[in-house]
Amino acid sequence: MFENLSEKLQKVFKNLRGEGKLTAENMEAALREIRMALLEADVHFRVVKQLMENVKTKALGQEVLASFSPAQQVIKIVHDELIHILGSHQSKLRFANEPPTVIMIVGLQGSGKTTSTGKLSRWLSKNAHTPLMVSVDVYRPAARKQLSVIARDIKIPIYEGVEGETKPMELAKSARREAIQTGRDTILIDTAGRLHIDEDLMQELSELKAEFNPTEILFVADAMTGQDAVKSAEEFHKRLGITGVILTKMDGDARGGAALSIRTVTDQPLKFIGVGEKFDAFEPFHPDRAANRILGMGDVLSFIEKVEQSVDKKQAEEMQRKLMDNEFTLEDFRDQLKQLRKLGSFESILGMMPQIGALKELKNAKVDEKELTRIVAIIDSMTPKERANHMLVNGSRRKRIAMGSGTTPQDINNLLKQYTAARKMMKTFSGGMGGMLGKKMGRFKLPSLEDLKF
Ligand SMILES: Nc1nc2c(ncn2[C@@H]2O[C@H](COP(=O)(O)OP(=O)(O)O)[C@@H](O)[C@H]2O)c(=O)[nH]1
Ligand SMILES: [Mg+2]
Repeated sequence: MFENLSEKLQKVFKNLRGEGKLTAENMEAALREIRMALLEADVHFRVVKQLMENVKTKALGQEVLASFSPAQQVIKIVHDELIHILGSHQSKLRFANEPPTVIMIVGLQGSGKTTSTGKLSRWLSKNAHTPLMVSVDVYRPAARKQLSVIARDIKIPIYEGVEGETKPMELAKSARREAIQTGRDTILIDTAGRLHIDEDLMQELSELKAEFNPTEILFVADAMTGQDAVKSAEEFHKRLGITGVILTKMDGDARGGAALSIRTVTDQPLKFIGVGEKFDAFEPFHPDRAANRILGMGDVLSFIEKVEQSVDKKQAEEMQRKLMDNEFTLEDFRDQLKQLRKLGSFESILGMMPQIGALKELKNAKVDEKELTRIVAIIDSMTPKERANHMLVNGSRRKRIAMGSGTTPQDINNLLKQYTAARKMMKTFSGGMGGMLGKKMGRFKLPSLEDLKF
């Protein structure tokens, strides 16, 4: 997500870092590059224009604060403006005063409507709601079946219709009846899509809208189609009136043009993003977190939330003390890995972290379940002394440990490398970022601009 843009912007800031003061010239150059970066990320030209104007006004009009470098000031301004175009706050799903709430899922074919209907239902049921799904995509034979399969998979009720019930309106009405009878509080209507917007489809959607007065009409857009997604969102909004957007396939979109343009162009908020094919690869969209991610601060907040959910704070404090005093041993490393396992894949965690220092070295250290088990086995095969001091592990000890853990001396080497890299990384975090794993974890603030060393 946003990798390309993020990389380019960081380059701009890096160049600015060499400058002592913000002048008209270096500012001009930086602005030009930021503009290029945005255009290359396929951001809508109107959005780029607006953003650049605001950044320029703020940057040139701003009093130069002695304690900030030009790079830091520009980052701060761009950060604020990104949040501004992404939406200043998280846009939550709305619910009807009188249940059931009706949510219509609309969009072009293949954008991810059916998958998102499942994902959103699952998300709702995890958030104390009782969804009922119905597919009214009666044109493609497999479409309704697809939602039935998903429903069984995620164990969410679905109205599948009775023999002869073949019209979208009939199906949706029966689903509403069933929802009321069985006390479900939300109905998700997965509608048909076409490859292009067409009259018949719009007519059908308008009729459904008139009958059900949905609280939300969510337009599903495929992020990978960039400005095409934005254009069709705009079109759907004009014809139907949408209330929000679900942007799917963000996992495959390195540029981010659609994400950055959709709100300004349609004036409707981005409510959820799809970040993978699995049903839990779905999250509410947070503008501030996205801005942080784009600027390379990583999705620090999401990370912190996850850490807070899974890591024992006392243990984290102890860990930080050890890191600061250089007492972080292989044994601690093993315990940390076990903790990490609770957080999700190593890769997904790294993706959320700020891109600083040692992290790059860890980027390729993909640790999967099997590998994690192997690492734990290796560390278990060491003597307590070796665990306390990895420098002891020489050639012959390596062989012994490899034998004991059913691995090779090369595996031991790799592990030691990962361990030293992790140690370095954690130290950077615990020191440089205000004790992220330690005492400030409960009331974390964003890294100050001074913490960002380019
Ligand atoms: N990688 C990825 N694939 C997705 C995501 N959402 C949907 N897909 C895939 O996109 C394809 C089309 O999805 P589908 O829900 O059938 O689209 P529909 O025609 O709009 O109902 C399927 O292969 C999905 O697995 C996502 O967030 N990430
Ligand atoms: Mg579908």
